[in-house]
Amino acid sequence: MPTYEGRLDAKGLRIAVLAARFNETITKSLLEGALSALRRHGLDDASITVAWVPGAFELPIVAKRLATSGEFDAIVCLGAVIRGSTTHYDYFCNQSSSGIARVALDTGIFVFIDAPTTENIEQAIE
Ligand code: INI
Repeated sequence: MPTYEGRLDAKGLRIAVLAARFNETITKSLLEGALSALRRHGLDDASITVAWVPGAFELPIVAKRLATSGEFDAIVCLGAVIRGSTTHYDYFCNQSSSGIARVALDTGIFVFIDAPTTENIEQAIE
């Protein structure tokens, strides 16, 4: 019976981690958590590339560039979209998440997203 199952072993993989500078206090913590998780699953630092982008809107653009480079097995996208008092949130949430999903579907490279979308900074910290 063919059965497919993931392994919690990242040894030998080449991973890119993208982090948005916008709301950097939040994304810095996300980056620390992501790096810690990758290391705990067997990756050494030489196998991890970190790239900063201006904001969540740019995550899919850079993810696509990296996904098509042939240099990475998976890409992790980190951002934080906080509503505040403007309508920016509505545009950036959808554009960012649907763009990231499209990169994964179009390229076949695993693209993960951890980008809390919250009403305010307190929720993002939580
Ligand atoms: N970028 C974010 O990552 N989070 C936000 O909450 C946000 N808001 O609310 O404006 C945000 N805007 C910047 C955007 O992602 C682009 O970097 C910018 O518009 C330049 O293209």
